Amino acid sequence: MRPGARLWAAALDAGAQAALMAAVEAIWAEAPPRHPVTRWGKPMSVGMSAAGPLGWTSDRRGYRYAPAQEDGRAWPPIPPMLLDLWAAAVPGAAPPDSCLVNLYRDRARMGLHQDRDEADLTQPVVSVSLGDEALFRIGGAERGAPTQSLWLRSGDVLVLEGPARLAFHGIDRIRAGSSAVVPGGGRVNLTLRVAGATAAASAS
Ligand code: MD6
Ligand code: FE
Repeated sequence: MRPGARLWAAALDAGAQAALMAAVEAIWAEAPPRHPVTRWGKPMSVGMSAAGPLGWTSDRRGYRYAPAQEDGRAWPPIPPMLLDLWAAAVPGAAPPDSCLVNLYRDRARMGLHQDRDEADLTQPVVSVSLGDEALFRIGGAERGAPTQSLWLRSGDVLVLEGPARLAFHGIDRIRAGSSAVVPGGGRVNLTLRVAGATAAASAS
């Protein structure tokens, strides 16, 4: 893959995947997945929730990180096993303050986008996949640059950092029924990030 994009295949074994799935269901109990509308008013096909001090929402005003859910409740905490995974995947990075929890059922997809709403874009993003296989596409920092595709499988961890931190990426489709890890079927993707200002970034 392109420099700065790193796949850690099968980082989580079956037991760890089941434990993480249980943690995701605990997050959903406090913060159920919703289908936020885009800036253009169209509901997203992906069901979204979050954990940590900051979650992510979208509405007609645009995309942003928010310290609370729409109903005012705080987001549930980031599961400790994900904090350990972050430390193993990106030693030296600032601690994450946001974990987006995306649910893909049957035809859900995610269009090509950059993750650039974070305050410090020198910090990495780490993603963990659970459940059905997904066709992930990644290109360059400009829309329209050539892309490459790879299948992400349950237990895979993907890091975007350095020269790939602002690469356009998305999910073209999932292979429904390819895994039984997500109850009810589908795929869950968790992305850990440093959304707010870090000590280093705010000091400069
Ligand atoms: C997904 N992933 O796998 C969507 N973003 O469902 C992302 O949007 C993503 O995998 C930043 C870094 C890694 C990712
Ligand atoms: Fe992303």
